[in-house]
Amino acid sequence: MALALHSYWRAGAPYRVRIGLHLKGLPYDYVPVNLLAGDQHGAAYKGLNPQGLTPALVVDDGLVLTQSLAILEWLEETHPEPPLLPRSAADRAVVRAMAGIVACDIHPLNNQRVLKALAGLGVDEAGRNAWAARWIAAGFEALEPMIARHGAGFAFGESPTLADCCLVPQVYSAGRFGVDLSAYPAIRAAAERAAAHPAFAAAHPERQPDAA
Ligand SMILES: N[C@@H](CCC(=O)N[C@@H](CS)C(=O)NCC(=O)O)C(=O)O
Repeated sequence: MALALHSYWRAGAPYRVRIGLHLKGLPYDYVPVNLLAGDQHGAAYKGLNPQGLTPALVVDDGLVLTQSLAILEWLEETHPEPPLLPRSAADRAVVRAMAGIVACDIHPLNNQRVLKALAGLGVDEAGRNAWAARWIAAGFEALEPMIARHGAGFAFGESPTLADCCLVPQVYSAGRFGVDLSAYPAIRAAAERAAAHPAFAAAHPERQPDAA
């Protein structure tokens, strides 16, 4: 199976998918989409993803998958080993809730297009950073007790799950926005544990071919 991931090195949503691909041990071609140059709005990319958002994963030159959580779930269903979701329905719901806090409640409020829209409304850089930091902190406040309760090295249990695929890019982004992580020891511990894992290391923004 040939896989091509359309990605931008520093963006959180493609970073999630890179982690998933590396955890599953699946090789892929890396296709850079320069979000600063506006490649995501061009006809070529919009032909793949009409939303004009990264990532897009092209499978065997035919199937085009978008939305990072949908892609990760597809990976899990088509390549069950190693599992990114725990066995019981209850545990799966917890992992999906952790992933959802990041992907549905934190990240959409501070991705590039939202920050650009704020700039268009006259919000200066300090204001935009404070906005992003506020919503990251709101999500991390909820994630911290969940990870403290369910984590055992990784965010849920002793091995990486969908929750770590989402958490690690969000912690990276928190660093860019200057969020103080000292109030979140469980989040920090899970992110540090993941950083030591080869799949997470390979997916790191600075290891990507388009890293500036
Ligand atoms: N919910 C989408 C979010 C995708 C998204 O916001 N992608 C960002 C990068 S993290 C993007 O391509 N932004 C381009 C822009 O805002 O113009 C997903 O999980 O895939």
